[in-house]
Amino acid sequence: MITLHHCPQTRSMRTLWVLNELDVPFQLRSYPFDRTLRSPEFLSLSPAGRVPALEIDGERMFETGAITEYLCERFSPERLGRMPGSPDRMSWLVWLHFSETLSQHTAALTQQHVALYEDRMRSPIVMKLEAARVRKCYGAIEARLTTPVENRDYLLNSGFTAADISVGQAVYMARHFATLDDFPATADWYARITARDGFQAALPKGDGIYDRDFYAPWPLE
Ligand SMILES: N[C@@H](CCC(=O)N[C@@H](CS)C(=O)NCC(=O)O)C(=O)O
Repeated sequence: MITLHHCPQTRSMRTLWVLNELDVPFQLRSYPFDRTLRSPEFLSLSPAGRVPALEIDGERMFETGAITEYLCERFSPERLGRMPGSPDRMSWLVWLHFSETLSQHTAALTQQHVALYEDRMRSPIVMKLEAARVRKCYGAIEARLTTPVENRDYLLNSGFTAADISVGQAVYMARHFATLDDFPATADWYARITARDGFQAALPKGDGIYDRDFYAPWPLE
């Protein structure tokens, strides 16, 4: 049995979306996004106290990119995955892991806007800088979707894969801090992939870590 240890609206949603797209049974264990992740029980699953953590084949895995690669190798080498020998293998790896470049900025913004609840702890400069870095990542996605092939439907030439799931879920989190208004191809792609049942089933059923859809940057004095 596969068990995903999950907090709604975090990177573990990426693993949940992958699992939803696969035809394999799994169970979900959800946690509040708090000190529960520092309990000895949770740290035995994920040594830095992070989600996702996955139990599979009697082993414990952490790191979203590694989990995605492993699940695709095991259960979907040709549909969600692109294995060695595939013409899209290199691009698949690049985009699957690019999600982390985007998510590191979202993590910083989540800390600024959500976790640091007293205004004196927050920095308008960090908020502005990190939101600009998110937009730089959107620019990279926009370029990928528009060149050299106009209006590519997915990140890879060969169709929807776990690379779209990885980057798409990273965009889902990042949109809380930077809109897709200036990135029309990215907005179309995002709408296309998030209409999938696998994404819809990965959305939080109750509270997540965000209590609103968008957190505006603080104006600099
Ligand atoms: N590179 C790791 C990052 C994992 C990570 O930092 N996850 C966040 C949620 S998006 C977390 O668990 N944070 C809890 C904490 O920092 O205490 C991965 O991709 O799995």
